[in-house]
Amino acid sequence: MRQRKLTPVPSTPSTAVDGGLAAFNAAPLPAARDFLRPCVDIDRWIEEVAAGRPYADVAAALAAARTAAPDWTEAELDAALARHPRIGERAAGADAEAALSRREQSGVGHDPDVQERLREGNRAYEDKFGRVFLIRAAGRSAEEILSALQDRLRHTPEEELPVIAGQLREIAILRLEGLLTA
Ligand code: 2AL
Repeated sequence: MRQRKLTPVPSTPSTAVDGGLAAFNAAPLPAARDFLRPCVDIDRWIEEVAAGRPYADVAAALAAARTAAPDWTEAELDAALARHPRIGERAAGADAEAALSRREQSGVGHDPDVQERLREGNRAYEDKFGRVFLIRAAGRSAEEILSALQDRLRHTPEEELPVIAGQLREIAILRLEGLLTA
């Protein structure tokens, strides 16, 4: 059976959704790494998920992605966070990650009042924790995101770190599922 060619480093929106499981399974390691990086930019996770190939089906790949490199460090989280725009700030650009982010944040809407509350919440979160507020936005309304933001503002920094890791991983799994089923 002919394998579909795996798209190299995604650089345009159209490459962001190219791929598929067969292509991912068959890709040379560097191309597989490039395929995974827009999901979450953490090398240890990328290496483990790439090394687990071939996967029998998408569910098996996603199961591996859920458990790979379970212990992300604070430095790894910060590096991965740096690639996420703030909630309410539309990612500019034509690259794959910007396109994914815009789609994920589509439920946030454009209501000026909501935008202002998000700006205030983001500011309060950054003042307290020194990093961007991150949440898996796909499937969440602006009100749900604002409510989660207010809850998380009550966390200590120690309580907040595993929440960030969980949200980053949720985003990664959803992105990977999208790439593998495109
Ligand atoms: C994002 C984003 O771009 N996509 C998503 O699910 N969350 N950003 C963020 N700051 O939480």
